[in-house]
Amino acid sequence: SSGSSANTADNGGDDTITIGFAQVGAESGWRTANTDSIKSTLTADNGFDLKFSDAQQKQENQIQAIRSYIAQGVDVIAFSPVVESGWDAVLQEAKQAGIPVILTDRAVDTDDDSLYESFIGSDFVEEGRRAGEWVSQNLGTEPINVVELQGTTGSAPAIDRKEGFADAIADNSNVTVIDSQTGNFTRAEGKTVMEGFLQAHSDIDVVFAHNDDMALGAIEAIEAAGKVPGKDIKLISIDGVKDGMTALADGKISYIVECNPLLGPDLAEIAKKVVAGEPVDKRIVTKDEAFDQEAAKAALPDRKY
Ligand code: GYE
Repeated sequence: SSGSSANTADNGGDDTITIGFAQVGAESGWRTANTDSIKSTLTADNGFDLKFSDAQQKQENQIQAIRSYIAQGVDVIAFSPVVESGWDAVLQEAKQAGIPVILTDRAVDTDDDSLYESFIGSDFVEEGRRAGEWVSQNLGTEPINVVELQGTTGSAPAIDRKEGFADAIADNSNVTVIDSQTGNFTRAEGKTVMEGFLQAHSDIDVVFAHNDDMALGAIEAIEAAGKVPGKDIKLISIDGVKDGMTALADGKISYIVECNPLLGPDLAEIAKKVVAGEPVDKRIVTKDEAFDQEAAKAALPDRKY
């Protein structure tokens, strides 16, 4: 079904591309928007037969899904790796089976970049840096204590956003990260971890959350503790999903660095090229904006996710 004449028996000779997509899970608003983008782009009308799986944020489930796509002999495999490391073996299996792999959203940590064709997604270090710069420039004129809600341990966005933020505040001695723990990119865990932070520290000025969902969970914890988000404790997050942008417009979050989840169109284009044997860029960086309260108010009416 790859379009080559030797391999058309499985789909009756049409040019449909069978693609297996191994998704991370459904942990956040970002992820839901990303899944919607993929499902609404990789359609039969657009020349695709999409096989989609949800790994519930477990690497072993994703590996199993990829193995099943290899066994089914799909034309191309795409996935968003839940964590960075531990992919070489299964990617070797895909390579040996002659099935090209496209990474979307998150990177893998490997020495062998022949194991994938292209990586489509945002620059997470840059996102963290922009968040850190905003904190440093707007809040760091006096000493402030930051607590950090990290994304999934070992995931590219958690590693890179932490690094970018730390980098951006390094030269400002007023800004100190006093605690940093994972909230696994979910609202529920963001809330629980924030409750712990509030019990352990009486002097929190700022929350840096690696995504909007954890910031929204933290807001619940802050309000439950009788404090006012945006006043007593300010929040900065990454993503720019509707619920996050609404909290920003309401003044509960102070700044959001966008991470664009709408990767379906780029994935469709790259998948078609890869299957046709055309050259593709090894790295495609998605463009991201950033929003303060006024920008969020202006953007919200047209926000699709
Ligand atoms: O920021 C978060 C999601 O990998 C960029 O995963 C993605 C991140 C996103 O759970 O909300």
